[in-house]
Amino acid sequence: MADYQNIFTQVQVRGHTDYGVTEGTNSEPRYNVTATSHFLGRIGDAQLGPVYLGWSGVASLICGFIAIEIIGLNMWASVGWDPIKFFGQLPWLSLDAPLPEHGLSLFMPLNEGGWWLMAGMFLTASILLWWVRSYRRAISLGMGTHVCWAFAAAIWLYLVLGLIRPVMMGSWNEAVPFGIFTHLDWTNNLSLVYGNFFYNPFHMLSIVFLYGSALLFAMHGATILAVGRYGGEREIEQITDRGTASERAALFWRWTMGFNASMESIHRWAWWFAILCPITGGIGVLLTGTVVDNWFLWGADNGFARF
Ligand code: 07D
Ligand code: 07D
Repeated sequence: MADYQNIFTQVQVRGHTDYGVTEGTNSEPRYNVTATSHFLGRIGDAQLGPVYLGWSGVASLICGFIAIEIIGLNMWASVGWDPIKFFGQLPWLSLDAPLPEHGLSLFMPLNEGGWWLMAGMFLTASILLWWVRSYRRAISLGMGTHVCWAFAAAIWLYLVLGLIRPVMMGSWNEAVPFGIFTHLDWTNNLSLVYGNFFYNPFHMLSIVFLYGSALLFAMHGATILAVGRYGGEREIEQITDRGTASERAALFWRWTMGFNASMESIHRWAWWFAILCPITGGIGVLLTGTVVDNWFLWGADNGFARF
C-alpha cells in the first residue's frame, strides 16, 4: 500500500541516482557527480546533483568570484593583512563607493573608488549571467519563466540602488558600499538625508508587500501542512476531486473569512506580492533625490505629514 511520507516520518529513499528526464529539449549535459545526504533528505530531496554546467553559469561564478575577491582583499588590506583582524572585524569592514569628486568617471585611483567600480561591474555581470542561466534552464525544461521574472524584480531594485540612481544623480558616490554594517549605515543615511523614508509612499507600498508576502507565506504553508494528513501537497490530484485536502483547505478559509483563493490563484497571490516588494521599492529609491528631496516635506505638501 502506498504510504504518505512527511517530515515526521522516518523513511529515507536511497536508490540509484535519478538523472531526471533526458528526452526532448532538456537533454542538456549535466555535471554527473551526485551524492545523497540524510540531512538534506530531512529538509527536502536527499539527492545532491547532477548540476547543469553551462556557459552562463560558469561565467557567472567566475565573475562572482572575482567580485568577492576584490571586496575581500580590499577589506583584508584595510586591516594591514592581519587574518585575525580580518575575521574578527569582518562585519564592520567595507569597500566604499568612489569619492564624490570622481562623479561618474570610469577611471579613478583604485583606492579612491576604482576597486569599488570594478567589483560592482563583476558583481552585476555575475547577477545578470545567473539570470540568463535561470531563464535558459526554465526554457530547457519546458517551464514558464516565472522564477526568472521574479528574480528580475529583485535585480531591478539592486540596479536602482547601485547603478540607475547613481547615474541619474551624476555620482557613483550615491551608491551602496560593499560591507555588512556599512550598507546598513548607508540605508539609514539615505532615509535621514532625504527627510525620513517612512513618508515615501513607495517605501510604504514596499513594506505592504514585504509584510504581505510573509503573511501569505505563513497562511499558505500552514494550510498545506494542516491538510498534510489528507495528502494536501499532492496538488494535481487535489484540484478536481471533491472531499480532498484541497477542498478542506479552501473551506477552512471560506468558513473563517468568507473568501478562499484557489489552488492556482494562491500561487499568483504569492508571486505578485513578492515581486511587487522590490518593484515598488525600486520606484521609491529612484524618486529619492531625483524628484523628491525631502519625503517629510513632500508628505506635508500632500496633506499626510504633520509638523
Ligand atoms: C535569506 C537568501 C540568502 C542570502 C543571504 C545574503 C552576501 C553579502 C558580502 C560582506 C534574505 C548573502 C549575503 C553575499 C556578503 C559582503 C560584501 C535572503 C536570503 C544570506 N543587502 N540589509 C542583510 C544584501 C540592501 C538591509 C543581510 C545584498 C540595500 C537591512 C545580508 C544586497 C538595503 C538589513 C544582506 C543588499 C538593505 C540587511 C541578510 C544587494 C535596502 C538587515 C540578507 C546586492 C534594501 C540584514 C547585517 C537576507 C542584516 C541585511 C545582503 C542590499 C538593507 C548581509 C547582497 C542597500 C536593513 N543584507 N540591503 O537574509 O542582518 O536576505 O544586515 O543589493 O538587517 Mg542588505
Ligand atoms: C536588496 C534586492 C537586490 C538583491 C539581489 C540579490 C547576491 C548574493 C548570494 C552567494 C531586499 C543579489 C544577491 C549578490 C548572492 C549568495 C548566497 C531586496 C534587495 C538582486 N524599512 N528602507 C526597504 C522597512 C526604514 C530604507 C524595503 C521596514 C527606516 C532605504 C523594505 C522598516 C530607514 C531603503 C523595507 C523600515 C529605511 C529601504 C526593501 C521598519 C532607515 C531601500 C525591500 C519597520 C533604516 C529599500 C523604497 C527589499 C526600498 C528599503 C522595509 C524602516 C531606509 C520593504 C519594515 C525609516 C534607504 N525598506 N527604512 O525587497 O526599496 O529588499 O525603499 O522600520 O532602498 Mg526601509
